[in-house]
Amino acid sequence: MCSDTHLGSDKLPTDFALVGEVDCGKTALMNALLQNHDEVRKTQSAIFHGQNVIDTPGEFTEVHAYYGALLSTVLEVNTIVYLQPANSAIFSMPAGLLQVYPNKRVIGVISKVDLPDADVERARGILRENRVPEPYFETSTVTGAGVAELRAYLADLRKGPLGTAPPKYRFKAA
Ligand SMILES: Nc1nc2c(ncn2[C@@H]2O[C@H](COP(=O)(O)OP(=O)(O)OP(=O)(O)O)[C@@H](O)[C@H]2O)c(=O)[nH]1
Ligand SMILES: [Mg+2]
Repeated sequence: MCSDTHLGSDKLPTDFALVGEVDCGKTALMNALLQNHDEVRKTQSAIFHGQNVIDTPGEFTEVHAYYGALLSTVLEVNTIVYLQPANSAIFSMPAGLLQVYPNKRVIGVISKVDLPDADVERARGILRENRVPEPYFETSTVTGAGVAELRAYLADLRKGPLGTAPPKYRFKAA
């Protein structure tokens, strides 16, 4: 259950997979990160952009029968980018599924922050409760907010060791 679009990996040499509930904005964010203008349609399978930049269908995180597909899809990437839509009150995966592979980075993105019913503080709380490490990126593909920052962060990751954020993004001690 996968396909390869051969697109855009040169624009983002980091390997990563976007995961999160149906309609949370993974494909729209992938297009924005890769700076393409592809039409956003429902994702039916894992989509490989070049070698290891991967868009996944929301069902991979929401439907028990697809957890195996999710785990095998993210096996080859170092970084999992989890999208928490700003207007959602639920975390779409079972607790711990994101942490099955202890040697992978998990990055939290709060998507759709432009929506009128966005509640960014609630989304931050949901990510924290589910052990997604900070910092969190707040994005909108409608306004473009946060996209360049996330792209720069992902591009920087390949310079650092696994499990650490690039220095400029680490939180200062209080
Ligand atoms: N307001 C707003 N709408 C967005 C944003 N990102 C995506 N959308 C819209 O939300 C809908 C779903 O976006 P997708 O990118 O297809 O969501 P997805 O997570 O890839 O969904 P699946 O492929 O079904 O898992 C589309 O109508 C998008 O245009 C955003 O930042 N703000
Ligand atoms: Mg999609």
